[in-house]
Amino acid sequence: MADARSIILHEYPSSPYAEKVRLALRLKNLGYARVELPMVMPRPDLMPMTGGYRRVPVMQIGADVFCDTAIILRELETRYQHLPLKLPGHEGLAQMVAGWTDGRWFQCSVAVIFGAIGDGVPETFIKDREQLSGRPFDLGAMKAVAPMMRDQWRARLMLLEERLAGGKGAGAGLYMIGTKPGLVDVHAYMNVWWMKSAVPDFADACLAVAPLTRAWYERLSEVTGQAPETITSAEALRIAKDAAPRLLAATTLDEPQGFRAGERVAVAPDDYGQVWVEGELVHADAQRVVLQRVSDEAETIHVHFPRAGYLVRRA
Ligand SMILES: N[C@@H](CCC(=O)N[C@@H](CS)C(=O)NCC(=O)O)C(=O)O
Repeated sequence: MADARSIILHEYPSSPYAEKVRLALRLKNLGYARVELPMVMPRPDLMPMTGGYRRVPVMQIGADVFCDTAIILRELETRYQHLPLKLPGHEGLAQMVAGWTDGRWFQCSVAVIFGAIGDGVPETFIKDREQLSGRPFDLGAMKAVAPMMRDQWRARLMLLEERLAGGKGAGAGLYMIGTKPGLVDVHAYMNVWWMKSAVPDFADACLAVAPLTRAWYERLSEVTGQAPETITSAEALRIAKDAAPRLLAATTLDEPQGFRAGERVAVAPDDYGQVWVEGELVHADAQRVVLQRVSDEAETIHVHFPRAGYLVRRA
């Protein structure tokens, strides 16, 4: 039974970003509950918890809510130190690699995948993503560039192959850095997993000429972890409402914009889906910003965002 101590992942099965977190949870052998979100808005039980942030996944522990995989992975490493993924050599580098896997490589995946399967995508999905990005979801353009994007996608995959071939010593070539899987592997896995699920023929053709990467991918995908329990979004909201956020000293340290704890600020992603989430600043440091929000539906919530990739302004 999920309760205020449980990790609750709000996600849907085909989400590649959610897969990063699911993989991290499997590698750390952590039990968790999941809420299956619809692939498109509205998500009425989630919004009171996130304050309007709508991207997927979101992690909840009691009345603490974590928006974006960067802060989710950071929190998992901070709270659950057994089976660590922030291994020597992964610190800092993991998020730098994520800038690439989530940026240019992800955009290639989008073009290849929607170029291949786009005709089967429902109109509601297209409309939802147009609203999210503020741009047309142009399937024709994606189809037109898909052949070139296949080249681009394989070029990126082959960088993993180079990395795996570059290791030295016993166990080299098993993982991105050294002999154990860590955060860099979690980020590197995402696009390969998505392509394997959505356009398996193309993924397999690329992996056929990248034997170290294929073995690495298989090794990671064999990790089973614990099967999650599924709860409803209403149950998750009830858990948040009945819980209090974890105690956190109200602090800010050397904020470049001079923010002080207690000020009203707003936070939004810097790429797309720019919904500004407003709240009272509880804590800010170089890698995390935490807002307190109060609503009838969820009562008091602490919403956590990463700093890199998230804009903060006075509300
Ligand atoms: N920077 C975010 C990106 C998350 C993201 O873009 N997720 C996709 C799903 S895989 C999304 O939110 N799509 C729109 C939606 O599901 O509403 C993160 O790392 O969590």
